[in-house]
Amino acid sequence: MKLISGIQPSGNITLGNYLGAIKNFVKLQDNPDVTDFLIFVADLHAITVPQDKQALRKNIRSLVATYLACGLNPEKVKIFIQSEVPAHPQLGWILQCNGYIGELERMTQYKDKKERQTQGVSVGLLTYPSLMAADILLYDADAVPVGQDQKQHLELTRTLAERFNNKYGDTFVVPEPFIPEAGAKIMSLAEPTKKMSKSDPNPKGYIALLDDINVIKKKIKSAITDSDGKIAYDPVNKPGVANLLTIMSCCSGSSISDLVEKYKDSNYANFKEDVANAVVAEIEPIQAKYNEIINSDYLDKVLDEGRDYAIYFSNRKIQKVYNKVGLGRKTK
Ligand code: AQP
Repeated sequence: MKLISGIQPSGNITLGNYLGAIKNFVKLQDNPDVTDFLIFVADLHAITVPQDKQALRKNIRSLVATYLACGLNPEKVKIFIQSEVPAHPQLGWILQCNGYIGELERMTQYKDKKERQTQGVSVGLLTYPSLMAADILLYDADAVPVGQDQKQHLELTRTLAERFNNKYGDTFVVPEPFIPEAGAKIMSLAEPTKKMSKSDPNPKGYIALLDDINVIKKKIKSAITDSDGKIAYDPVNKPGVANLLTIMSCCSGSSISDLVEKYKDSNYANFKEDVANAVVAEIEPIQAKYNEIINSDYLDKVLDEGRDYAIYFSNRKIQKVYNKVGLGRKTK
């Protein structure tokens, strides 16, 4: 089974990105059914909304160091930067020409992000899912490990792959989403009905993996709950408490029902303190590894190898696609 996934360097990587995506990647790299695994830094996706040049550069490198610090092993997973592999935007363009404006306008992420733009909505924000489809289809990936919020984009990827295959003949593998059972949607600590996001303008809403340990504790202590005072798992009526239970379950490995039983007579302050300790126990070793790696040459070596691997396979695919569509001169 071939897998591919990526994360945008659009801010500080959050606990949501970690629990919904990276932690799952780390588990999957040891799955004997996984024959190929590519993980990339989706920098071309990040510029669909305005980015500061210096911050973007820093976030790209920081994301690679985070992947490695979280336990991704370059002997099992190829790690690369999307913009260093030209076939991604090349195939993205072809898929844009086979997608419909209506289907792109229906994407929830486009609708949400569009509302937040103050300086105009870029065309790239609308066509983002066709580039994401290209990221996946270039490598014949069978499955894409992602959080719940990416499911709709994955469905569009499947539609685009099937449409292309029907029009031009069998070219792409139609991939499946691979969504973790737990942690697929971690909510904002400040507004627990909203997804935790790295681009949230309110830093109290998210825990960044690189936040200072005391800041992490403070953010959890001030997480929005409710006035009912009871620890129970009820995402509809008690979204804040349900979110903290999910976070604690993912970090500690205990089931939500065991945690509800354990804390049924506890008050919110004691519960939050234990949640904070569980999160810190998960994040502290990642921060230590991150600090060892961030300025090392090792990181560049990993990226060079990943880039060469990705270029080799993606070039073969894009040539095949160009031939099928009738572009340029026929190549072998
Ligand atoms: N809150 C979340 N809970 C679980 N999983 C999440 N993911 C994102 N937020 C959560 C998963 O992390 C991966 C990274 O996705 P991305 O960076 O490509 O874009 P995103 O999904 O839009 O993530 P963010 O953090 O919300 O970024 P911004 O703020 O830039 O849009 C994906 O697998 C995603 O499902």
